Amino acid sequence: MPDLPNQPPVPPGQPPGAVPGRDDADGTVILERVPQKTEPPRLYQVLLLNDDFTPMEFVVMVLQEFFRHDLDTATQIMLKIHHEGRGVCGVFTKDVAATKVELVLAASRRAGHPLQCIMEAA
Ligand code: TYC
Repeated sequence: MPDLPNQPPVPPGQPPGAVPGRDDADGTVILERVPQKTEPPRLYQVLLLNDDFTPMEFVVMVLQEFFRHDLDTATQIMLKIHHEGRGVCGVFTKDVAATKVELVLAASRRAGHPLQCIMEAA
């Protein structure tokens, strides 16, 4: 495992988080553990926006194929977007959310629909 930027390098043969301690009188080296400071990744909502032209069936297909919703859930989310203007398809890490947006936009344009798909910090 590579050394982390805010942690001292891990000497060979010692566990991560161990820092060289003091030498006891008998030569025993005491290692002190430094708590790891990894933050959980930020999460992003992927949303679909309503428009007047994209067929409802296409939106339901998108929610099933790209966001793995079942037919009932996909239909409910599509109707919520239709009535309220926007709706959450799922919550992902940044790279996954960005990839979903690109895939949905590409499929929509290929099918000739103006469907808009965006991501927002959750
Ligand atoms: N409003 C569209 C229609 O009446 C359906 C639709 C729903 C479009 C959700 C986009 O994100 C959307 N055909």
